[in-house]
Amino acid sequence: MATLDALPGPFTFDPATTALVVIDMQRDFMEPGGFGETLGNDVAQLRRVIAPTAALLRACRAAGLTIIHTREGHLPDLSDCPPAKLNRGEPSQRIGAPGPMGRILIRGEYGHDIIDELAPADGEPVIDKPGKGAFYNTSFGDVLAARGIRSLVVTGVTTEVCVHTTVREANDRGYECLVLSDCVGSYFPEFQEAGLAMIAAQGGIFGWVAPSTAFVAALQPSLQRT
Ligand code: C5J
Repeated sequence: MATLDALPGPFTFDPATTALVVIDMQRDFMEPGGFGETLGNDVAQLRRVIAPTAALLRACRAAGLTIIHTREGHLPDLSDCPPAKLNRGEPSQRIGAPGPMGRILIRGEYGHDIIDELAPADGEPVIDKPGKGAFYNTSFGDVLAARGIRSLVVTGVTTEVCVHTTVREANDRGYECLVLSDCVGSYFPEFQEAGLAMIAAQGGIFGWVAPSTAFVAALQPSLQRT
């Protein structure tokens, strides 16, 4: 077992039953010129998570931790996209419309894929999800169960949307979730701050929060054994 200082208190985990989850680090959200930027968002708010997440991935791969990536997106015929999600916003900027990096949030398009800096390594599962949460209409729960995972270390974008939805879904299913504060990002600084505060409030109502350096330091004994 390993322990680190976190909010609201120490987080204890067994690396053998812990997975790093990297949520939706996709070009359409993260890249200058992508869909997120065309909506008027400042992608620099998300891009600051790239360097710490790349360092975290290196440490987790060296420690042999389970690593799982997710991508938000839909089938080309949009049959998995409910009208309530599809018919939002300007028609030219809806899911499936042509975007700067291909059809917006459509599987197989360049913009839908994960940025090069955080590309999945061979053997790391990539969960394609039609919703904000990683569990809804995916194999995520089965992948975790097959590997005996009980704790999730959660990173990715955006803090208040797909990260929060996934953590809430996981918490309800009995997983212990640690959110790494420097490896999750929001286009909105006020949502970043509130999103992190909400995880750890009320004695950790959804989970724990800590910087990635604290988690990597707690992994060091695992690294020394490899
Ligand atoms: C959003 C996400 N923000 N990955 N998706 O629409 O958080």
